[in-house]
Amino acid sequence: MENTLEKICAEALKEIEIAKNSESLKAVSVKYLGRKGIITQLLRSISSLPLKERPKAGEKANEIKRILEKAIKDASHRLESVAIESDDFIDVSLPGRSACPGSLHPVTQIMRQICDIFTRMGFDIAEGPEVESDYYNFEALNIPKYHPARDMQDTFYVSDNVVLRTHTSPIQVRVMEKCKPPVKIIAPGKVYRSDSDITHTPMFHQVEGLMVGENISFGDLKGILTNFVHLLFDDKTSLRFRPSFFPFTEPSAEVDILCVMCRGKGCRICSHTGWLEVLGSGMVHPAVFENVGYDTSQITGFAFGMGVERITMLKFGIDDIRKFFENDYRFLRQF
Ligand code: 2NL
Repeated sequence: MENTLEKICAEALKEIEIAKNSESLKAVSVKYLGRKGIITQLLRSISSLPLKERPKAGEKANEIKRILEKAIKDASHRLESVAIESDDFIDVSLPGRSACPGSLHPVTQIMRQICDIFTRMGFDIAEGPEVESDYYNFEALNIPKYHPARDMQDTFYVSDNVVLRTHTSPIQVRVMEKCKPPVKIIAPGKVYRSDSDITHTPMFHQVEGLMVGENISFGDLKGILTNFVHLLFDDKTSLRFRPSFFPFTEPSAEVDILCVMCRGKGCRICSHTGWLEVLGSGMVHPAVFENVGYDTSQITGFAFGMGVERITMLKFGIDDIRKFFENDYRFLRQF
């Protein structure tokens, strides 16, 4: 009897060891320890043994039963951890992997906000070529032949009379050539200047605006730009118009806004002045109107221009313009 038991035990342990999954392990368990299993039946048959042999046989059979139970339990744990590590194990309790949907570039976001604000004030959006003739980029805008802006050092020349536009003003010249007043447009787009440091990149974005018609005054310019700044920042952001000079406007003014960081107290961002320069503006110079065939005795207008990167930096508190163009995902994903 004992020999038989030892043999059965060794056989069962081997089968437990080679069980590949929980189903085959379960089959081994049923085969030996189930209601009609080999060990179960042996335990039952003990009562038919001679009285003398019963205690020993019973003890042995129970010992083997415990050994097999423990071996099955251990094997079951082993198979479970193997299953978790294998590729076909699916843990339905894990949170799902979220898709990475991407987002608009911060400069694009602010460009769109600016365009939305002017669209709501009745401006149309106009576009034009990035490769421009010398005429549309300089000549029509009353920029004299030997003006420093025309220098090879500042402007990218494609050929003698062709440049990469240095501002979006040529768009507005083209619109005025085609359309009679009133004209009320903004011109967003990429512009190019041969310049590169912490505050300048060779390509950046501009939005310019133009409003032309009868009786358009400097007061209208102030009203439109004040409303624009109040909508883009907030209505506590006051404006300051400072006399300036551009060849294409007269009079000209630079527009400062109350520092968005320190609110006028003075900080590093505003160079301790309390103010930030954000726009150039003025009444369109009569020479520009003459170039597009407008009657300067009948119509007047104002124009303005702003750099979108600079405004985006102020809106988001970014300190280096070059970050916009490095395409570092760790930077871009924050917006
Ligand atoms: C600046 C200066 C300005 C304009 C742009 C303009 C366009 C036409 C006629 C007259 Cl077609 N003026 N544009 C006028 C004044 C200033 O921008 O500092 N931009 C960042």
